[in-house]
Amino acid sequence: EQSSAVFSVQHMTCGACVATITQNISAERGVLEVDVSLATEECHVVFVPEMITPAQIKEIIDDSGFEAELIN
Ligand code: 9UX
Repeated sequence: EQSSAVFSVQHMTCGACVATITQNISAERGVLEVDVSLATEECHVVFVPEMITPAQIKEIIDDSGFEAELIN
């Protein structure tokens, strides 16, 4: 079983920001896919809901130095 979540992400300004967020989320157990877009300022994540929650994913983005909001 899998779920997906979309976050808006503020303060990304270069490709290294995208790489940092992608790596930090991808490192978590239960994360299946991560797609971070600088152009749309969004982060799409596919995950196993028994293993990780959208709130935890938001914290990872915030702790990486950005500001995420769950939008979908
Ligand atoms: Mo680029 Mo992002 O120099 O935090 S890594 S702005």
